[in-house]
Amino acid sequence: MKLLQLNADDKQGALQLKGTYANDTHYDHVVDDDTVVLTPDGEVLAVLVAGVISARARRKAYKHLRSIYGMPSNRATAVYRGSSLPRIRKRDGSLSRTRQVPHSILDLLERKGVRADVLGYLDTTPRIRKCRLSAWSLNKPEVLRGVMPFVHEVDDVFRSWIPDRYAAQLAVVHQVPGWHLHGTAFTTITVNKNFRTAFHTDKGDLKAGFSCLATLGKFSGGLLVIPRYRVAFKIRPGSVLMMDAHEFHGNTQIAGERISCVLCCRERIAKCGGGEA
Ligand SMILES: O=C(O)CCC(=O)C(=O)O
Repeated sequence: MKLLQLNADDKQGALQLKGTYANDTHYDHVVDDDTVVLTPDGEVLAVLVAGVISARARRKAYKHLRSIYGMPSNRATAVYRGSSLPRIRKRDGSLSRTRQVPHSILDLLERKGVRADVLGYLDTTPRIRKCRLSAWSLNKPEVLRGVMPFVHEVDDVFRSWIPDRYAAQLAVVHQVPGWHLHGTAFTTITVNKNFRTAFHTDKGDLKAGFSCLATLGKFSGGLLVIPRYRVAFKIRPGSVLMMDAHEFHGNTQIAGERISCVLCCRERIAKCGGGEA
């Protein structure tokens, strides 16, 4: 395992890039094999472990995930700057922005082969006030079942490499036996197909935890860039990237078919109570 101590730290610059695409002017380092990456303050920003997910688990997950049919309809920042609908009327009569993406943009993305959806459990939002299993998991239970060997392998990597953050997640999911992916520290998986995310932060996942990313498919590009620290990660199929997804991150251009899975624990899942989902 290598150690990469980063020197750059431009929080304001990263914020200004929100909703725009990553390119090679945004990073100085490319991490593509076993590496612990530290911020200039010495905090662990990310750990990449290469070649740890079995071909068998990947094959099975791919078989189920390649048929993903959802769209990133509520991920306006990750789609691109300015692509949200001004929807909700505020008290002063003005319209506030939402995370909803207009149909015209979704149609365009659909034609380009972009898909995105969620498997597993969702906590409450201001608009949907109940905890629930995602619609995709309900409609296609065989998909969630089929990815579980893959999820367990990612979970093993997370437990081995970042035990303190793993323990923090486990403590949360153990409070809610009916609302997490059994035998793991995860509640939820975001799945993307050929989705070049614009710079965004992940909202609603446990701050004390870490997000775990893994990919499937045959592709080039799609580096995951964290502009604040000028670092990019190449997440090959079989590798796992564990990272602080509360930092702005986004992808470079993708060629081929790239499926990415982001496994996390939703912060507010503990409020869902101990009952069965
Ligand atoms: O596909 C990736 O590398 C990143 C995905 C991501 O950041 C997201 O879905 O929030």
